[in-house]
Amino acid sequence: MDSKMFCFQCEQTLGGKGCTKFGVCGKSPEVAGLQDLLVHILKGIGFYGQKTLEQGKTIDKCTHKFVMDAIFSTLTNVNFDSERFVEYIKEAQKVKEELKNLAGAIDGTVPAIADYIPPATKELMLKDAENIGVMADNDLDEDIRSLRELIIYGLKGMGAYGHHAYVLGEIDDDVCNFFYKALAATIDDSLTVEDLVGLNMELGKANYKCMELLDSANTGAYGHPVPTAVSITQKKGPFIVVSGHDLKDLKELLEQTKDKGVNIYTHGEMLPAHGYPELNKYDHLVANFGGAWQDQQKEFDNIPGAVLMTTNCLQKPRDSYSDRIFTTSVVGWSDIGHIEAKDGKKDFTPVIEKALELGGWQEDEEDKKIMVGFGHNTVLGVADKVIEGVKNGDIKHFFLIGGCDGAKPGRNYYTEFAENAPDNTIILTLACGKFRFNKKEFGTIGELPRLLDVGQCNDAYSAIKIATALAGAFECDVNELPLSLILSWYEQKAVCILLTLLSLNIKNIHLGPSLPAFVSPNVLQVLVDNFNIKPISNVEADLNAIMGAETA
Ligand code: SF4
Ligand code: SF3
Repeated sequence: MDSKMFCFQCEQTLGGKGCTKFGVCGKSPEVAGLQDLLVHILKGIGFYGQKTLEQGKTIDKCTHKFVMDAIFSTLTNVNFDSERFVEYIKEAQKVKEELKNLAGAIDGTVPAIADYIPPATKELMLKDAENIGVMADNDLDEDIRSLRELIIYGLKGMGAYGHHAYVLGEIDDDVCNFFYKALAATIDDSLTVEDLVGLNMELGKANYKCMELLDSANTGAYGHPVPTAVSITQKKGPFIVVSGHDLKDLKELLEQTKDKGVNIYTHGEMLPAHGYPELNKYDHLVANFGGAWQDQQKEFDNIPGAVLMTTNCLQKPRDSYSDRIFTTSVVGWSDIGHIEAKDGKKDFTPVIEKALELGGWQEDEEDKKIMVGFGHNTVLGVADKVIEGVKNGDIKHFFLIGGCDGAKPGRNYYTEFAENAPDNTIILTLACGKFRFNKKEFGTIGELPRLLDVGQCNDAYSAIKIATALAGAFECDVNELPLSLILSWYEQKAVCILLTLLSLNIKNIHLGPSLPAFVSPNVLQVLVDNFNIKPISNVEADLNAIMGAETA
């Protein structure tokens, strides 16, 4: 095969098949190879970790954290820095050796992958990487490959959520132990298609617990989100734009900029932060800036302020702002300023100094606001009004229009869907796909806004809680509620959330803008047969089918 790399983990993969020369996301063959090698060693960590657990021994939290961070670093648009991957690979090998010692004598055969030893230099690592990766075994059954990759991508998403929870002090052994079991399963040739489908469902359940943990970490640290009007316009003065999903980074930066005359703006998935009382209490958290991640190169171009990327989605920084964008934690791009924690603390001084040096915007723009803060606590706090609205016919249907945004055409479907949703319907939204329509006017039903921003992608947990509470109130199954899920996916967080929804037996999901390249036709058929999952078609047809079924 004339390919320098192979990656098909995200929605924008080249030609809907796979990136083989260079990632559409900007991932180089070098970084792709090193990421493949890291995942290869993580599978060995899974094997020895699982053996350790089977013997009733425990694995320490530092190891759990490493596994989550390492797999998170390979998620789309997180880390593009080859040197960081060389370090991760070396560390992964050490972790594997420790687990091997802990596991002791192994009953049965040890897969060759588990005992792979990476070479010492990047050049030699890249040589080895030529013979591993998704397509290394040409003879592998395509359904087995598909289900193994589904597990790996689901774990990447769960690794991200587990990371956010543990930085706030929440870590759960059951959730963490599942990483070893699932990683080990991807190199177990005795597992059948059925076994692997079952494991993917287990992954969905583990991720539900992980998102629940993160919800409790976020709300425990910063309070339950409350309805909050957020400015979306520029304010005069120096500023820092904070992007990604990590609320703790935002909180630390807010503390460190308290009396510095620097405004803080949220960007992308950080928007819901304004709804948390313990974050919104800072007067210098002034506004939300820009749209979803794929617009960043245009929006950050020559920006007179600093930018901090706390997680995905990072794009290749243009020269016009490469001196003022910073990464932290698992995020990386070579030659870009990086803030690492020392003794558990991060020092954002370089970001703050850059913001002061650049001076910021010269004028205030005319103020405009949007609403956020409709997490499960808020929505369920007005559950009686919602239930009454449904019973008296004021609310005909609920749509959850959520998920990732992306650059590929076809995503206007979600804007059009929201615009065309009848006036007697409520739209719940979450994740970065909402930027396509969250600045539009949708009006209210009674006192209830028609558009309710539930939060980040991980707040899918909140949406599930709302749906199950409504199902409880109406004494029916979630699938019998007047609720439709219209989901967009891009990267692997969406994969683990989809697995969670399926593991909860949530059916009839409309998924787009295209179906994952790594899902084989037979695996897709299993999803269609068991869950009636369907690709989006066109807005009119989909809306008619949903609302028609409703009135039938
Ligand atoms: Fe291609 Fe997506 Fe992989 Fe990047 S993450 S290399 S765009 S499939
Ligand atoms: Fe968005 Fe990257 Fe997925 Fe958290 S920020 S949802 S795409």
